[in-house]
Amino acid sequence: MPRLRLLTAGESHGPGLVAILEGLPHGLAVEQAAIDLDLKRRQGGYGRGGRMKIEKDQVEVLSGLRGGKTLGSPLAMVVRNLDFASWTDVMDPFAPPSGERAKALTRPRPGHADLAGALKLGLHDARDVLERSSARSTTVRVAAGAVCKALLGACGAQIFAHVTRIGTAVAPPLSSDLDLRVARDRAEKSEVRCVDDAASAQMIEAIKDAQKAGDSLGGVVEVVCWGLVPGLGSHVEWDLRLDGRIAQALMSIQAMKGVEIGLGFQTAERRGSEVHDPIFFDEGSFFRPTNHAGGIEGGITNGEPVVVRAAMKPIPTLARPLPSVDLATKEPFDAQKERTDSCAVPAAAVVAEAALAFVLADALLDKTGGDSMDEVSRNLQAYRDALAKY
Ligand code: EPS
Repeated sequence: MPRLRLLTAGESHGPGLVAILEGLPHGLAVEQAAIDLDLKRRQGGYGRGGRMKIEKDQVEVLSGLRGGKTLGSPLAMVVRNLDFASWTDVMDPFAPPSGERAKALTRPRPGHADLAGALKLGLHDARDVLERSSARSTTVRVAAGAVCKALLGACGAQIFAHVTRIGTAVAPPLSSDLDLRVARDRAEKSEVRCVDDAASAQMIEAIKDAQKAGDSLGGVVEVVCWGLVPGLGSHVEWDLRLDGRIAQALMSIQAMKGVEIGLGFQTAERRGSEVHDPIFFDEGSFFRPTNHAGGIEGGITNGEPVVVRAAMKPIPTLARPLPSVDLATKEPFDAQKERTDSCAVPAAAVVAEAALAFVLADALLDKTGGDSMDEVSRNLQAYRDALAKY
């Protein structure tokens, strides 16, 4: 059963963002630098707009850690919005909004939550909706993900995300003989978090072209986690199946429109003999020459790397907007220019990495149990020993 719980709070231009991560074992080593590094990675990437020049995301831990180790109590983390200083006239938690920016936002952006949220809440001002629906909230999902990555790391698993497509610019699939650590380092050096140099250059050109046209671009991110034991997740019930839980976690990231595991949609085009990964046994363990399943069979990890992709739509805030209708007057409105990111796919890769890390860390704890990291490690080792004797 799920053990980790993550609750997030915060508005895009409010005082700050909050995450409470509950269910961690006692004694997990967590470094502030590791969390801040992931926050920085999420802020980067070619195609980010002006807001990222204002923010310098850094974590502040309020509870759950002492001397760099978890206490087993809820871990509360805060990331301040530096932009709040310029938004106090509108976003102060107590003072009524005043000034030019307090005017109702009546012009919903197609593709954003503006219209659907305003209808849902009966508002003629989209501000209360867009402040929370904003992808700014992914900041604290990444902070929580960094902690989950520390847990995975302590249990021998590594995770990394890279960009495989931006618009029509596509990277070749990761070659099976490429060491995943090398792939990770290459993605880290690319401005668009892409492992392939030539594709990186094409992606940057594609973003430049979209920017010139006042447009935005989406893409595809892939997350790979290796070093996991087989047997995480469950085949017994729909809400415990690991693939289903992963899909929910990734699909809930702002702007995601599709999630695939392993070969994903391609499995529909191929015959069974070209999809399923043959099983072999050598030197005391099972192995598979291919990983079309993306490391999950029947809702359970099979010991191969977990490979997950998510497709992100282009950001809805456009420098040259689409037709829309004013919420108050019901009149069509003219184009208005807004500050925006033209492409946030490289940033979304970091968020996807955090989302997958959360689900996998949770599945790992479900398997091992344990109140402390000592107990988690002991139980994991006992399971590994049993597998070795299988
Ligand atoms: C966002 C709009 C932009 C983005 C923001 C998400 O912010 P602003 O309206 O302040 O320019 O930069 O993303 C972040 C702040 C972030 O940290 O990722 C939106 O409309 O969702």
